Amino acid sequence: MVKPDTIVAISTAPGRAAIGMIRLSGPESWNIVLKHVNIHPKSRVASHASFTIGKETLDDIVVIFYKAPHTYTGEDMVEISFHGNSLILSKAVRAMIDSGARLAEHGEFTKRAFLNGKMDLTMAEAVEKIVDSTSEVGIKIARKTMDGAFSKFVKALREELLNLSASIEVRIDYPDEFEDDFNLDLSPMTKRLKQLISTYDPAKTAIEGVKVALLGAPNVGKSSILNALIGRDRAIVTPVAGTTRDTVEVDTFIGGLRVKLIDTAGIRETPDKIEKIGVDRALKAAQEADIKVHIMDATVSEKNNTELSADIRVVNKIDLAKRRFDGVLNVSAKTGHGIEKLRDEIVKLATSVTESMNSVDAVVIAERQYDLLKRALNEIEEAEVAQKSRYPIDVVDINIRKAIEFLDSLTGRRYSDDILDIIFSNFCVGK
Ligand SMILES: Nc1nc2c(ncn2[C@@H]2O[C@H](COP(=O)(O)OP(=O)(O)O)[C@@H](O)[C@H]2O)c(=O)[nH]1
Ligand SMILES: [Mg+2]
Repeated sequence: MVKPDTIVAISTAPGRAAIGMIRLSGPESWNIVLKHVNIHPKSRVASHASFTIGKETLDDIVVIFYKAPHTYTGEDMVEISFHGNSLILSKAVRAMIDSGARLAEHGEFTKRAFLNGKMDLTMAEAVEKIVDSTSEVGIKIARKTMDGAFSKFVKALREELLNLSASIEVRIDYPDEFEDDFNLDLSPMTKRLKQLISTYDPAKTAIEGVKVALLGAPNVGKSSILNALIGRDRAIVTPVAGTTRDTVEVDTFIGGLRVKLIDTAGIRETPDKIEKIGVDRALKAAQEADIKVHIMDATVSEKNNTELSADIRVVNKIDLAKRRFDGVLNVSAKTGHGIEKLRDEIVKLATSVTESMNSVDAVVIAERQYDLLKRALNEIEEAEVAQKSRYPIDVVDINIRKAIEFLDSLTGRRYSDDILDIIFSNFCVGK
């Protein structure tokens, strides 16, 4: 085995801050830092010291040395807190590179943690989601995965599949010992797996934020409502129907939740080629949205308002109407009437999507996990069919073995360098 090199990176975000932290990991990390810091290091003790480059003092620091193997990466590590000036930090990183360290790649600390058996791949993915999550529920479910709830579920499932496969193989090897037909009921397993897979959509919403699409016929005031919701003129508003041709996306916070508001072209039949592309995009946005808001126009007779399936129904331009409308939110983008209610309604729905995640333990938090679970499920369902169709039991066994392989890719019991590159390239440097 090749001896790993020692990596260094700034672990805090760039920009002005009180503190900026640099981390090192690898066999030479202590020696490299001790070329710049004149102390007697003790593992896990914070020391106040000077960081020097040659004869010059760069900064006052607090440094902590960590002895392997009980560290984040499983290697010797050092964490140094500097003052949060990026000039100081980059100069310190350069000095440590000159002293033998190498600049870390994206996610390389966590990758080393995985390679050294500190965590499996699903836990590593959770680390990234904790950093990126836009809601408290998102952080909470990513934490559960990092603590191993998902791994535990997969491990239990794997064990069951292994036992099944073993019992099939005994029958293949000693067919004479068994007179009865082989019978197995895989449905409890597929049920559990389906339940787990169904957590992906709400989990994604909790982690990435809520997508809200503003839909409706041209000129009802979709763009005006977007502007009213965010309190500034982001989308273009005109009396001309068909003004919004492309979808306009705005990230904002509503009630502490990250919300992606999507303003769309009005949905109508149109001969205009460009507008038609806009309409197609609007329909796509509607499909992908967590919450669809259907906006109608109070000044247009109801039968002329396009009918759409929606989670929230809004009648706009209520300032121009002589009456109120029942069973829908009455709003005016112009006067601001009802806009606060619309905000509340969005928060209420978004919260009900993510809240279901509070009570479950194992949650699917990454697309890769979703994909591999689906494949595993597919194999188990095929095994079920093969069994019911009375195929030879070795066919059933092949499906079960494949399902186990997918589960092993999920946790990283099996992996390739390419897969690791893809997973960790999404991470920040320094994590
Ligand atoms: N009186 C009134 N006019 C509005 C209101 N909302 C939008 N409008 C007007 O309706 C027209 C179309 O608005 P716009 O936001 O571009 O509609 P969109 O095509 O659905 O995006 C513009 O002239 C707006 O000024 C409202 O609440 N009251
Ligand atoms: Mg518009």
